[in-house]
Amino acid sequence: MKKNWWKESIVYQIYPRSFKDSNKDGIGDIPGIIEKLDYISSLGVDVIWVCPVYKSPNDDNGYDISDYRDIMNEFGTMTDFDKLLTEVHLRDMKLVMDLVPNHSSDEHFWFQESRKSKDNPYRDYYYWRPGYQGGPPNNWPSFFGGSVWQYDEITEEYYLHLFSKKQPDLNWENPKVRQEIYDIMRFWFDKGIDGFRMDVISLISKRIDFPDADINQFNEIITRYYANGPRVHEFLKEMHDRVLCEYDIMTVGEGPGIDLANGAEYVGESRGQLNMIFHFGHMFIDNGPGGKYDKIQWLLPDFKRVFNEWDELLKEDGWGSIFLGNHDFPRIVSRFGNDREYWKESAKLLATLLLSLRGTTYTYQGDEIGMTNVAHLSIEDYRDIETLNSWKEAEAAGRPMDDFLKIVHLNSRDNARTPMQWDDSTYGGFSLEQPWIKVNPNYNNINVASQEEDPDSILNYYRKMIRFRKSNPALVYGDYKCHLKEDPNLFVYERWDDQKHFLILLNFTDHEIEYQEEIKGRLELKINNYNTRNKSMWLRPWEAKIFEVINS
Ligand code: TEU
Ligand code: CA
Repeated sequence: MKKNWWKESIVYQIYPRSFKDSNKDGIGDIPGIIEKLDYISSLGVDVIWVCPVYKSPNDDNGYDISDYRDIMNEFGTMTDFDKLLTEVHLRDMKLVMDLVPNHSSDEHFWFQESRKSKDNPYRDYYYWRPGYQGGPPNNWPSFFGGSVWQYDEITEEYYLHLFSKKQPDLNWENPKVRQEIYDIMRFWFDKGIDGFRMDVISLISKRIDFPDADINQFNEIITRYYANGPRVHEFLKEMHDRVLCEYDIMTVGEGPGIDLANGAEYVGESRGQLNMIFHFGHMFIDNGPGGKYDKIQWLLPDFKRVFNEWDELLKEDGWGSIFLGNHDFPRIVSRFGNDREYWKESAKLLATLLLSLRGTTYTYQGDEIGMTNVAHLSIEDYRDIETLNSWKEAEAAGRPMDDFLKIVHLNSRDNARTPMQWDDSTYGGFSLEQPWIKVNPNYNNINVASQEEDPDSILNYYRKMIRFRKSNPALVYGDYKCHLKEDPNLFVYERWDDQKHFLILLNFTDHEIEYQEEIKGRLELKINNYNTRNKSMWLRPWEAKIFEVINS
């Protein structure tokens, strides 16, 4: 396995709007991030990934970009950004930005031009199609509800938007569009940024014959019509050969529809495309046939299978990304742990998992202090366009709204977007003014300041686990073998290289369990998420142990 800095990196993801407000407008900003760089560096992370900070009308919080070479007003100025980059580098960390190449804002100059006339030079920057029998060109549904087609009166045609109608899809078939994106990438690389996380990269090539979907299961529609289109690898290879190959940077592509059948095609090293991808195998594990608003109980054997199969797929050629949540998903301790009786233990167990699997690991802001889901009593307190649109659709469909609110509590993307909880002052130390989205009321108990003081806190456990991973390359590059694959309670695996050998035991339940397999060699307890360490094979509720196996 070839070594690379980005394979060894621990990435910390920032959602700038919710991280730290420096100027009392209730919105997180770049100077706020700068204020907290010492904190981030104290975690031991190597790379910071910031969600989009470009000029944007914020229909989808920055994932709708109106100028790719400028900074969002609320977040600061280009001078602030340049300072951020310098300060990150001064602390020996790297900065990765979010690239949103699949769509722009409808307020982008390209789109403003494009809609003017059918012969405008920018017309083909987007997908414009005539209607069909008085309606949209086809029956495709949008990620954010409704049709993917929006009628525009000026030219009496429809444009494609897989996300909100303020996020028109860029036409990647047009070489000029591709060149524009490559120029933008170069603009940021030449400033010295260290890589891109690429938003919905799997969607840049789609079925442009636009056939009607003959199924209604949304995830199925994504894979069949929207994702992994016929030219996606041609485009990525071109992007790599024209731009990426010239810089020492990292890339991680995100995408619906990326799965075990096609994942290796994106990241195989010989293929010269991306370094890593985020797949959603475990992110959709609790979705029923009706999608994310149709919740089912997730099962540990399925969860383990996702990690096992991806590790197997990429172990020879490629590299994995290990993450349990981000700004689009519920809080990890609420979803995969027990945020009530075993909040602290289960948050630490998840940290143990994140930091002991093979692949580059990503921690989302707030997970390092065990931030939890929020349950606002009214839909009025939600902000996410996806949640709000689903709410309207559910109302229109006559669904019982009390029940729907409960699903919103479980699944809204706003769970991950409540302000970072810095201390127990009003608004959790995020801002001195009312934030754009309410702080989780548990900020009194869950915050950075109190955990700084507590040697047994989740925060200090993250630091310890990060140090442990960094001092043991076996946890980065070493082999991986899962035991008891079908066991519904325990996640057990070994990691080893020619220097060291580890056995990791994770109890994903509320009760005690004894691990009964025989292990050759002497076991030395290295990491334990309970402060009353116990080196027996008994695991307390949500207990995590890492043993070093000696003389095996
Ligand atoms: O998300 C892509 C994506 O697939 C999401 O729609 C995901 O399925 C959903 O959020 C799960 O609830 C990316 C960004 O991460 C997201 O924040 C953006 O809204 C989206 O792209 C559009 O740019
Ligand atoms: Ca601000």
